[in-house]
Amino acid sequence: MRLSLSSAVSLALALAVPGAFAENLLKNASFEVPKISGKVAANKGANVAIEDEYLTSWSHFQTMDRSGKVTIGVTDEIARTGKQSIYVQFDKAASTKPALLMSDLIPVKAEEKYRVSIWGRVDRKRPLTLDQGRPYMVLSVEFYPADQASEIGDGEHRTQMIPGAPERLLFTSAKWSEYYAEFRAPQGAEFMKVTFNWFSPKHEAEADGIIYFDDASIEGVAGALEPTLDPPPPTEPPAGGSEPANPPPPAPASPAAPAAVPPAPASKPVK
Ligand SMILES: [Ca+2]
Repeated sequence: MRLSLSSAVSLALALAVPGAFAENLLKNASFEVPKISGKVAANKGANVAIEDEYLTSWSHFQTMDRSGKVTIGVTDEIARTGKQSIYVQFDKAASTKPALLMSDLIPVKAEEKYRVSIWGRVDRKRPLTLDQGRPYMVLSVEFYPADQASEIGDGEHRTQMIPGAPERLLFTSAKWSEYYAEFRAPQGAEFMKVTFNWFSPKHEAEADGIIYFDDASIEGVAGALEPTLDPPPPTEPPAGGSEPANPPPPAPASPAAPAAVPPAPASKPVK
């Protein structure tokens, strides 16, 4: 029996990607919207989170630092794929609040494995190097049940120094490098939220330089539910007391001990 043309094409496509991981569950993962020209800060219109809800999976893209020492935005001067990437810029920054990129609630399946990744590259002219204080990225992953009412567990936090550890540089100016981490959705999980936080050095000298990121992804089995239009507000920072509600992210080998999860914005911006 002959294969029809369409099934032959399907077969060819299936064979072309042997062992390929599941599709990327994130929209606007390559930061191509909004379309900008040059290098534009998030608060000047280059906000990858405020475009149409059907075009983006990001809910927040902003710096929490009001001193202007940590800025975040979109540039068309360098990209891994497409024409644009995001940048995080540190201007003699030490102990400032972080910049962050937070996703919407992404439908997932309980007890499945998810691979979260993003590609980074240090700026050639203004590199972040081991000769100065090192900023660091904290990837926070939270899981929610069907009613989205409260987080399951305390979330997971992974810390990556920028540009890396002395014995293992991850991010350089020469090429794009992938940072990734894997997570298993706990029992009862229907949604997952990922946040990339970029902190300036806490216990080292100031950081001064720029790093670019492109092609974020969450790979794994898509969930069945759709989030409601009004997901719960991001976790509130601890009120008053000195003990954080969430355990601090694991400390890097040396020497900075990152602070707890950044205070999340109180409300979802109007789309
Ligand atoms: Ca891109």
